[in-house]
Amino acid sequence: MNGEVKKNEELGYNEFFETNRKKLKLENFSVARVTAEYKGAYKVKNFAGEYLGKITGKQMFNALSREDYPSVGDWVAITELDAERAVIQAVLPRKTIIKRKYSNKNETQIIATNIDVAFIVESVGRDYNLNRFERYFAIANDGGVKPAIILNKTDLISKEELDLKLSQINNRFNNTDVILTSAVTDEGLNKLKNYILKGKTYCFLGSSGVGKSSLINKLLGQNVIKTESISISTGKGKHATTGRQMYFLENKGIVIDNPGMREVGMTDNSSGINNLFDEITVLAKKCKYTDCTHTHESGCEVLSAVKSGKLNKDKYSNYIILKKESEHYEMTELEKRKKDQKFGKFIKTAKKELKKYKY
Ligand SMILES: Nc1nc2c(ncn2[C@@H]2O[C@H](COP(=O)(O)OP(=O)(O)OP(=O)(O)O)[C@@H](O)[C@H]2O)c(=O)[nH]1
Ligand SMILES: [Mg+2]
Ligand SMILES: [Zn+2]
Repeated sequence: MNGEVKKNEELGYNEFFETNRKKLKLENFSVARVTAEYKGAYKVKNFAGEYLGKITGKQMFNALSREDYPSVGDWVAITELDAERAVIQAVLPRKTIIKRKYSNKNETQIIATNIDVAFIVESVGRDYNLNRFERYFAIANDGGVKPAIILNKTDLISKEELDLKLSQINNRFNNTDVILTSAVTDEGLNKLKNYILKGKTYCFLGSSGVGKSSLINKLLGQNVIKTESISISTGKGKHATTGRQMYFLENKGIVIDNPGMREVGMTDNSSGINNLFDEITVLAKKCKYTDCTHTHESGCEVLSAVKSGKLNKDKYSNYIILKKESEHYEMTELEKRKKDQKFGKFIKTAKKELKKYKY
């Protein structure tokens, strides 16, 4: 890496991006990182400064889908117009990507790119849910991102209750790092700070109100981000954070705050799920039938592991649910319509049958 671009390392730039920049013959442009996204414009930053970036008309024309547009976390090639404005010429290939599929649209939404670790944040209160952790893990896994758990608001429960929750988490996810935090008492904040390494990028994911922005404010050492008190806010399901934004910490770690997610749907790629449940994938190889669905078949190794207690029952049922969801996304629109029609027919016949019996 040459002198100039090397100065971007603190913002997360590395050989991966530099190699691709050369491959794409973008050496004549500067590079910058997308730190925020607005309607039709982006905030981009490099060692030299911060710019309001717009994409070129040509690029807009070339973009086939939302995924071709810059996202928070991307490295882009730019031309500086002046000290405050730049034109985005191209998006460099992404090292990792966190995305999700809308359940009702055929579109994928990019949450963030070039992430090293995804912090999956839950609070100990009503929000606490082991299955939800697994959903987020599948999304992270799918994009090549390592997940880690943050369990926040530890100040709200007793030491005993917290120990119980921690052992539940460790039992279910024995390979995942867990950080217990409180943005009120500052418990675990040093641990969190030490976890975050120089030049690496971390994104905070989780439901609204779990304390993502509060934790980032604590890491920044000041209240930069507006947070929302749920009890005071009148609107139901109100989100304090509405946009994605990247922040740079004093120790040179990089964090991205995200709005809370209402639903965590599965993407169309089931490889994330298979990796996540590799324990089940290994068992499945020994099933009697190669197309075994592990739900009712005889000679199913997965089912017998559940029966013998070798495989956690909750983990198994969440696997089946996530798998079904992801298969649903994989179906083409035509297949979905056919399936719905079939279901409609089924209901009609069932109703007719019932009428016969004068129900
Ligand atoms: N008791 C307690 N309250 C907390 C803690 N962390 C955050 N809160 C409160 O929880 C509420 C929501 O916090 P936010 O930081 O806005 O939550 P968020 O995850 O960023 O929410 P969205 O931006 O809507 O996704 C605020 O009233 C915070 O003061 C904590 O550790 N303990
Ligand atoms: Mg927030
Ligand atoms: Zn099976």
